[in-house]
Amino acid sequence: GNDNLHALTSSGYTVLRVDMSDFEGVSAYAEYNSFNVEDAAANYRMVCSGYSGNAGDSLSYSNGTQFSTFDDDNDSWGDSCASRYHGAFWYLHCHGANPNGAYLNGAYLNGAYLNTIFPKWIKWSSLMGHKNSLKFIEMKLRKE
Ligand SMILES: [Ca+2]
Repeated sequence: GNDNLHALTSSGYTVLRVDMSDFEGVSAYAEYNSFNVEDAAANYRMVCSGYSGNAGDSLSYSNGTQFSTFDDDNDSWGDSCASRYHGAFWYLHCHGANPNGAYLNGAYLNGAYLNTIFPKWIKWSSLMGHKNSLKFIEMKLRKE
């Protein structure tokens, strides 16, 4: 997957659009007019800029970070963000967005998960905060 992202962004597909919706039918988007993913040797470091949209900017927090998975921790936290948040992403300490988090089949699960220290679900925190899960999120690339 990240090799494909590197290949795409290297060949000019550097505009990222993120579409998302919640369990109440609210849709929003975030767009970055510059998005690049480096190669495996750089642990797929991601650089983004130029936010626009109505979902808020939850990706710039991860600007410049390397990609982390549960078995390859490249974040800057002493613990593992990918393990704690059940995702794989460009984690720093840890994230504003967690699009590869757990899918929760329900709307507002604050009550059930209020005691969860590490909310592991699908997130775009500038839209939904950290307490609620998104229903849908999609990241797409195009050329300028
Ligand atoms: Ca770590």
